[in-house]
Amino acid sequence: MSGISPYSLVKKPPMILVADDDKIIRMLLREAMEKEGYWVVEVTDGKQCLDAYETVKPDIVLLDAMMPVMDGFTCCKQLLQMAREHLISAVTSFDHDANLGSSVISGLWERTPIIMVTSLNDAESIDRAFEVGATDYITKPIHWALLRQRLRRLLQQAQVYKQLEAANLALQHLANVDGLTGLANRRRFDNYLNTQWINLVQENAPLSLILCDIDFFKFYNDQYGHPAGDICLQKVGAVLNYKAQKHQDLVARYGGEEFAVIMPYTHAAGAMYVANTIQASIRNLQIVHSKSTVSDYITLSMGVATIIPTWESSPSDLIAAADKALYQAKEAGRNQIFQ
Ligand code: GH3
Ligand code: MG
Ligand code: MG
Ligand code: MG
Repeated sequence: MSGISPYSLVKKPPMILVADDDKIIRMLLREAMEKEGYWVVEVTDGKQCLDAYETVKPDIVLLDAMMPVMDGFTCCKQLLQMAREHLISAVTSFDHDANLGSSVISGLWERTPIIMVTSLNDAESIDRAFEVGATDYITKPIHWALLRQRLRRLLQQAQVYKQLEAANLALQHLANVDGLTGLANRRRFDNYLNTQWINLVQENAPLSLILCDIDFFKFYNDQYGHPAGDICLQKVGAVLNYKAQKHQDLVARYGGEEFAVIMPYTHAAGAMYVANTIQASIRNLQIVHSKSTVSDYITLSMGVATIIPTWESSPSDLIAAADKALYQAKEAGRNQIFQ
């Protein structure tokens, strides 16, 4: 067998974490794994395996059953518990991340396979290994061809899962992000508003919404052309995104030249403050708009509304209130904020 790894220099070889208290077995496993082109990290008990798992991030764990300090069964159970906790934190961080689908899928699919490699070959031990979540079971003395093929198969599967995850990530992005501005799109806006609504009803906390509409934008397109209009939308979107700074704020492209800022846990005064800073920053952009009758530059009209969500009311009440305020801002001459 040549010593050349089948993995190219650019692609990281699979990492195998070997936990076994028997030095000879570890040596033989290392030799066999390295022949396959894998990287190997060795530990000598279950406790060390748990510690190494976090830092090594192995693609596969080979776990002996009988080891001092912590046996393989206990270690296997705890490894899975760790994976579950990671999954839960991925799900609960969803609201700030349009990629929930992907986190969930990676949490479920990409969990590192654990193969028990042990001299125990009684039915009880085999049952126990699978009950604590082992992916596979191989008895000692090790049948090397069998181990080699099972590892290859598991690594291939992991590769497929990764590709599916990448495809899923791309889909989630397309479904939730506006292509022109990179902001959340209307669909994401609706979902986010609904989720926040439910959270805030339970917490009896306020929710604010700012609706912004570019003034005389039709004239801007007519005067400078549609591509220039697109660039203007990108710049305005970037300012909004920068100004809505709180962790839970969500800036969305609500419609053609309309933007929305959802601000959970924000009172009316706080929302008004943000709207004012947005207005000032848009003014500072100084995007020349010679056809505007309110300014030499691009301006926004804004409607701000705040509500304490209840089960009796709904997100559409908040949108209607902000929309009404926006209408009043337009009626009052544009480049204004109404609440
Ligand atoms: P008002 O001050 O009353 O808001 O006037 P307005 O001209 O901004 O409003 P109106 O609704 O009449 O026009 C909105 C314009 O926004 C018309 C439309 O062509 C333009 N628009 C919508 N989406 C896009 C886009 O993606 N790119 C560009 N360049 N223009 C867009
Ligand atoms: Mg042992
Ligand atoms: Mg409009
Ligand atoms: Mg407009």
